[in-house]
Amino acid sequence: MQRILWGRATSSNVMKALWALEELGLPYERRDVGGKFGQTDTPAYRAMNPTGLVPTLQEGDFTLWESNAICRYLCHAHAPHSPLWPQDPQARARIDRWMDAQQTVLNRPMGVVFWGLVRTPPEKRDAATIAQGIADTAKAYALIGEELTKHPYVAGDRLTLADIPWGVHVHRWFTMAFDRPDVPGLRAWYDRLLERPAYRAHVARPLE
Ligand SMILES: N[C@@H](CCC(=O)N[C@@H](CS)C(=O)NCC(=O)O)C(=O)O
Repeated sequence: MQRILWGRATSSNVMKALWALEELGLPYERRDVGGKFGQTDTPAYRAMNPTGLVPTLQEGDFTLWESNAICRYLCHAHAPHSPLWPQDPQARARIDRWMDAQQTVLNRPMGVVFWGLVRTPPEKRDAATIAQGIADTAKAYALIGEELTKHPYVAGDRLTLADIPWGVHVHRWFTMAFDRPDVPGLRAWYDRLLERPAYRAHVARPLE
């Protein structure tokens, strides 16, 4: 069965799926769509993913969109015993909780900072909005920072799916040029992620 991940490699949500695929050692092919590559408004793509966003996972006739759902599916379907998403219901629920919180708590302010500092030319930047985004993002990171001062990864002693959605953004946080508020526990965790070949290959790349 051919496995295809649709989505440009510069997308944080595509990075989550790439990182999970590599950690699980699953073979796949990635196809560039979205952003400057376009092709996400074609009937064929919309039939796979009606949101017109990336990523989309395709495995034969099966297609799936929503990056966090893709990470969970890959574990459930292809690596049910992987410690990335343990079967114990409470351990799993704590991981899912952090994955959801990335989407609901981190995503919006982090998007303001990333788009403001990386994808907006200096003369068009709104300094006050970016400053508020930085403060709100630091508050969001403090939630996982609290955990990371107790154990090395977001949900415990080893890497799990809880690290992936937050980890793709923390590279951006430490790579963008601005006066970063200190969040205890965060830098040591980022350094730990940088030791992983999958993270270095797919996440820790120049910002664009
Ligand atoms: N909640 C969705 C959000 C997907 C999303 O917003 N993707 C962005 C890239 S990070 C996108 O498709 N942007 C338009 C494009 O790349 O053409 C997910 O987690 O997969």
